[in-house]
Amino acid sequence: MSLKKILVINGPNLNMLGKREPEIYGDQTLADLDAGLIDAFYGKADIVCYQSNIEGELVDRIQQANDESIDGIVINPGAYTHYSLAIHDAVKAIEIPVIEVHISNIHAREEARHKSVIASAAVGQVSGLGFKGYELAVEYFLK
Ligand code: CA2
Repeated sequence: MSLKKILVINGPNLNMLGKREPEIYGDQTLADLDAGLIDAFYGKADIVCYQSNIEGELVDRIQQANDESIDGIVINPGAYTHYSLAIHDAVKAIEIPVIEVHISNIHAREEARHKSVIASAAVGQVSGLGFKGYELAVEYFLK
C-alpha cells in the first residue's frame, strides 16, 4: 500500500525562521522544519513541503493539491491567518482535510492575532507547540 501524502504549507515570512525573533519562533530554520518532518515520517508518510509569501500562490497550491491525491494538508498561513478570506475559501473549496498550525500561541499574543478566519474551514488548529505542532498534525492524518 502506498504511503499517505501530506502537504505542509507555510505562508508569509516563515522563510525567515531561525533568522529573526528566535524568542518567539525558535532558532531553527524552515529548512530544519521541512527536513525534520521528512525525517520523522520516513517510511510512514510522503511529506511534500511548500512555502510562499504570496496569498495567490498559497491559494493556487491548495487548489492544485485537490488534483494530486494529497491525503491531508498542514498549513501555517502566517499573518494571512487573521484576515485572508481567500485562503479560507480555498480550504473550504477542496475535499482534502486541512489542519491549521501555529508555532506561537496566537491566543496568548496581541488581540489582532487571536482570531483565525481559516480555522472554521479546517479540521482543527494546533497553536503554541512550536515545530512539534506540525508533527502532531501529520500524525493525526496517519491515525
Ligand atoms: O505562530 C505562528 O506560527 C504564526 O502563524 C506566525 C506568523 C504570525 O503572523 C501569526 O500571527 C502566527 C508570522 C510568521 C513570521 O515568521 C517569522 C519567523 C522568524 C522571523 C520573523 C518572522
